Amino acid sequence: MPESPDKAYYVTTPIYYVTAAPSIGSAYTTVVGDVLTRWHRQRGERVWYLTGTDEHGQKVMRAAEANGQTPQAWTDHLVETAWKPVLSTIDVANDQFVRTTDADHTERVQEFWRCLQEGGDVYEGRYEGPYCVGCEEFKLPADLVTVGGVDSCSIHGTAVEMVSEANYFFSMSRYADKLLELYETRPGFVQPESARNEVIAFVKQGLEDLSISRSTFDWGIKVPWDESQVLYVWIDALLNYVTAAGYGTDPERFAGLWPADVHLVGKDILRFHAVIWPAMLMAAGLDVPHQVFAHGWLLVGGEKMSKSKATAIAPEVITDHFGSDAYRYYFAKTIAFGSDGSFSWEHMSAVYTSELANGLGNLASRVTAMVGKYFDGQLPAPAADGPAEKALAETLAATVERADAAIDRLAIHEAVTAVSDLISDINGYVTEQEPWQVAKDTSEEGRARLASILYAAADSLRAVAVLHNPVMPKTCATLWAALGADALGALVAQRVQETGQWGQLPAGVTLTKGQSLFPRLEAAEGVAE
Ligand code: ME8
Repeated sequence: MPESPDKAYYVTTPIYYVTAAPSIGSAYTTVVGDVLTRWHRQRGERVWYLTGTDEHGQKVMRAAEANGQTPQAWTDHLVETAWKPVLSTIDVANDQFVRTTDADHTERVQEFWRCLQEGGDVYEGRYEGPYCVGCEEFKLPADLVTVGGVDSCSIHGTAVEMVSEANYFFSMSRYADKLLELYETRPGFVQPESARNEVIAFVKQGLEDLSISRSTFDWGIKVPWDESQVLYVWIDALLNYVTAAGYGTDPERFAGLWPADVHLVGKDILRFHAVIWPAMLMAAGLDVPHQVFAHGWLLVGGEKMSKSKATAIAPEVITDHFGSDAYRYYFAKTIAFGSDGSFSWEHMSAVYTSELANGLGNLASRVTAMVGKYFDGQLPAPAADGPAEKALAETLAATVERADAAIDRLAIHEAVTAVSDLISDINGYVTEQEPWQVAKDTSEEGRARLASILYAAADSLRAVAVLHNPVMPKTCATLWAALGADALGALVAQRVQETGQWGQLPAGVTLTKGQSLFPRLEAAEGVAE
């Protein structure tokens, strides 16, 4: 089916299990997705950014039981008090929040599976084998490790449970060849390359059919043709990406969103997204997404940080101390998107001080203060550019290209690094040009030279305010204000691709030193900086 020309750039995060409050692990995907979508919005594209919660299944049911609540009361409470509020804690501008207990979602999921059943892709069978509740996954022998003589999940390290049930099955094995063809003809479908290779090797071993229902508990969406069973949580959860987009309820809206441009997922849930999900879509005659991108894990002691292992850190512990912008910057820049990474308080403090406070913060305050001191706060018109200004202008244009191209490859860390390198270059330029020395020369040439230096530095900061806006929206709003936002009008909403052009800041605009962009950190209680 040809895509609608008005289709939005549609990005999704996984929907998170509501077993506990969010950690910086789950917030990681959401933050990076937010940087990506804000960047695309700032290119002038229509964007749709979806996140939400996965509320059915044994894992959530057991968490609710352990807390003496019904699963519905438990998820209602946690979603409202923790999962939705964390989005403002980390300053995420999602367009929609989906819950798998939403009536719209459950009805569409039933409809979807009824169609597949009627189409002959579902049959009755018996499942016998290991299951990990932590992963909510039927495991293959190759997925297991032995811990204390017991077959265990390689991700959770906990014993798998043996399941023996009469279930319904989806004839997924039928789609193995079509899946291999998809990976072959669309190399970008699974990325990065290591993830693509892993998926191809997995499917080449041969695909088994998938058990799609459970009969031993009832916290789930009822199988539409057999109310004694509930649908397997993953084949309910994956459908959120289409039910939230209007599948089956609003064809016009659906055409304007689907297929998704990218599903951002952690590497632990790659197979679900790159194998099961496209097979389900093929069976239903729907387009598959453009891309599934698997990122790495935040590790603690070499293992995945997780809610269940109590190694999780709450995002607000970090944002309360460093602010949401520094938080976003840290996770977007210091972890290569696609690789594992980690967080440490010491590393974050060092990055905050060297790159944000002493880097961008100091630069903005030096430049605005000097325009205040030497030109009464009015940005002077530049005289002719010298070699240093020409070099800076070239660096600026190259930075925009480098960052924009990195975003297209989902190398989010490279895009942020390109902008932070630009800040170092501007700082280097100011240090080398020594405007405070030039200011001692009160001749006409001296004043003209001083005007050129300060103009070049301020105009470069204008570009930084655009390019860093997707990562640090609060800081960039303050920076725009310091650059005289009121007088700048449309420039404040400048598009990324217009940023690289030199000399856009209007001379005469009033610059103010204003508040410090990154205040000195107070020593955190009990934490050495
Ligand atoms: O898997 N490092 O939910 P989930 C990096 N409900 N990312 C992490 C992380 C860590 N330590 N911990 C969690 C599920 N994540 C399913 C998804 S989608 C149809 C259903 C991120 O709560 C990462 O993106 O276990 C991972 O894929 C996601 O949270 C899964 O969170």
